[in-house]
Amino acid sequence: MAAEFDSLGFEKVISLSAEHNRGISELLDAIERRLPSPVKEYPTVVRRSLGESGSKVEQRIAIAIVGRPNVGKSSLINSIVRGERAIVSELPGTTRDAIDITYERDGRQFVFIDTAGIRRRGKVSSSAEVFSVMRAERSIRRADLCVLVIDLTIGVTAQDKRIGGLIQKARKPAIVVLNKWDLIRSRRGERQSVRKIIEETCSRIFFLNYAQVLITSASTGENVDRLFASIQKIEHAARKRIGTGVLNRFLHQAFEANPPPLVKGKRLKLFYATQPRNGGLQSAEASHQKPSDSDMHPTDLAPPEFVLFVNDPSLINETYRRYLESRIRNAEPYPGLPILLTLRRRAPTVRSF
Ligand SMILES: Nc1nc2c(ncn2[C@@H]2O[C@H](COP(=O)(O)OP(=O)(O)OP(=O)(O)O)[C@@H](O)[C@H]2O)c(=O)[nH]1
Ligand SMILES: [Mg+2]
Repeated sequence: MAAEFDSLGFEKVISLSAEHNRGISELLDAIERRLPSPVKEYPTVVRRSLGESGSKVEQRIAIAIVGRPNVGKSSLINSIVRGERAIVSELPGTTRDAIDITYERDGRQFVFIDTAGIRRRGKVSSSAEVFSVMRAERSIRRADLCVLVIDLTIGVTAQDKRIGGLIQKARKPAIVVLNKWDLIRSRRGERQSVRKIIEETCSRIFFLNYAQVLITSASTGENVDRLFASIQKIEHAARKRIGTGVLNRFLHQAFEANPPPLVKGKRLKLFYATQPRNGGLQSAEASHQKPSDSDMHPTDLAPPEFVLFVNDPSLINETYRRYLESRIRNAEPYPGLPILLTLRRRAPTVRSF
């Protein structure tokens, strides 16, 4: 009978079964889309205590460390902060909750969210594990950037892909860390194989193709510091803008070179495209805090957003969206960042050049 409720005229109707856990993620998605990023809006416990001590409240980068159980998430954080802060154990499922760990480096604040490993949903047995999945999803939501840790000795599994999918769906900046390099270094023929490993991994998680990829060993500390270089690179990319003239020129060329498919006899038509000043999901809500480029905080990791004024937004499909995205990346690669394409309906007569 779900369809009957559509006729009531509500913008969104979600059918779900709480008992069978169906439709819940759709509901969470719908709620989340209407909420500002909690990290920016509400201080974490750590942040609040720092604020109380009177220090200047500055922007912190919240980094969610996610991945399957036992891949070395807690070890990676320990290696970064160089202490036994997070609990590490050989037993998969050691971290039962999400733990926030603050870390200062070169005068900058980072909050690492150490998240319990996500198991395959089908194998979830206890309620504690059900909650660990939910917490991981929540960690991703409240992070400015997500680090997906993968165990190199095992390679990319279906579960890694699923977690990568959560990051991609949440449209978060991403870094993929291939961990436990020390264990496979001897197995593989050094240097050359590094590139091959990265290529293999990238092809297996192609949907997270914008992510930066790093090979590390949390045990020996090798390459762990490079995480910060990657973050810096992503921050730098997040500040890049494409001029309106250039953007419109190459997008119109893209439409001409490869026209969108016909949908029920209609074709998507582009009138005008623009990159809003404060682009990005998170910053859109708080745009009043950032009136101009020069006021932009250097730690801002907001993904670039492009608004396309078209005849009918429903005429775009996933393939075409990806095509346009790749064209944008040709002009500006935006490493580590997802590209947000927002389509708006506009009458063809309004063209204000
Ligand atoms: N050789 C090697 N062992 C590692 C590395 N990173 C982690 N380990 C080991 O892998 C095991 C699991 O590490 P954890 O850091 O607890 O893994 P986790 O991802 O936090 O696991 P959960 O909290 O259960 O999700 C421990 O025995 C670590 O010592 C690494 O780079 N090299
Ligand atoms: Mg852990």
